[in-house]
Amino acid sequence: MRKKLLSLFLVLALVSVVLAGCGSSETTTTTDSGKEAPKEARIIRAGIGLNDKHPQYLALLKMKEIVEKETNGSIKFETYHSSQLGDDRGMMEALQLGTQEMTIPSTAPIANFVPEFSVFDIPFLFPSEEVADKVLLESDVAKELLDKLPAQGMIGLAYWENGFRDLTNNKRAVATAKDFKDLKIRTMENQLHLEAFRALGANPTPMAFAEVFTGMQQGTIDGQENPVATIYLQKFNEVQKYLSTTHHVYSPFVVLLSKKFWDESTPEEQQILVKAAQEAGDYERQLVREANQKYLEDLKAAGMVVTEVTPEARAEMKAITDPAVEKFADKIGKDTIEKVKAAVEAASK
Ligand code: KDG
Repeated sequence: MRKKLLSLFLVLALVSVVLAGCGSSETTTTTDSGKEAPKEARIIRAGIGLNDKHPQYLALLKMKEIVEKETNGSIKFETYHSSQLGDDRGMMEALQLGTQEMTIPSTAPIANFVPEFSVFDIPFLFPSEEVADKVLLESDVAKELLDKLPAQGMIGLAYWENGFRDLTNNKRAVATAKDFKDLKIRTMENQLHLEAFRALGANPTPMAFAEVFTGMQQGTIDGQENPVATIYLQKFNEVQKYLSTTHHVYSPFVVLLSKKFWDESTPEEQQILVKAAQEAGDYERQLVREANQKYLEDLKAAGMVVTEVTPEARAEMKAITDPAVEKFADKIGKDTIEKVKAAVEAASK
């Protein structure tokens, strides 16, 4: 009996030592800042449509750095560029399902989920980047629009900048509204954009960003419209001859997070995510503005025929597209349009 008890005691002691051993050998991941990372870091899979050369991706890496450091690695990023995780609509749907955590589309495709966001895609709304900053970063209405996203399963963390969109095509130099005639133009998936280009006499077609280069190369479309940084960094000049500085829409980006991930985050983590998105946003705006300036000269040097569109020609284009905006006023919300126009006016003073 004594022997049995002794061997039972020895066995129990052995088991507890083994168990204690296992606990201590658990791998401790460390963050980039070398601090011991908490056991189970939660992963943000962040996908964008643009490539890894674009300021949007560089700012996403900046946000990754800030969040991983500030959360001591309780949140880690996996970043995907060039539509590796799908197109803007697909990635937003993945955020709603919680199968992806972050994406940064332009406001135009977001309008398919929250129609009021089309207010920022009203042609010729913003006279300058400075006015856009004041409205997007300081106005109540811009905040109110972000507050409409949780109902769609997404959280709007911050506004970043895509920029003033310019037209490229392979048919002719476009200097005035009449030059748009019958041009087959790719647009983002947004009804207001489609209607505005139809009003200008073009033949617009919505298409996912990842298909644009091939569409132009094969001639299924004559052209597209994006800020100069995108035209240059996505090498659109290799398949496009003409660029016109139409500046027809100022395109903001919105840093979107899945509401599921947000609700599972602590208040401290939520605060860090918002602050990091805003900080990286300032960095992104600085980069993209430098890029838009520099790359226009590089595109000219690369042989693109650049047409500087005059303020008069832009005013003519605005007069032609304004009725298209009227058609969408109810969908966007007259109240929202008035508030944004008032904010633009106040910021322009
Ligand atoms: O990463 C953002 C892109 O997906 C998209 O928003 C870029 O402006 C864009 C376009 O024309 O699709």
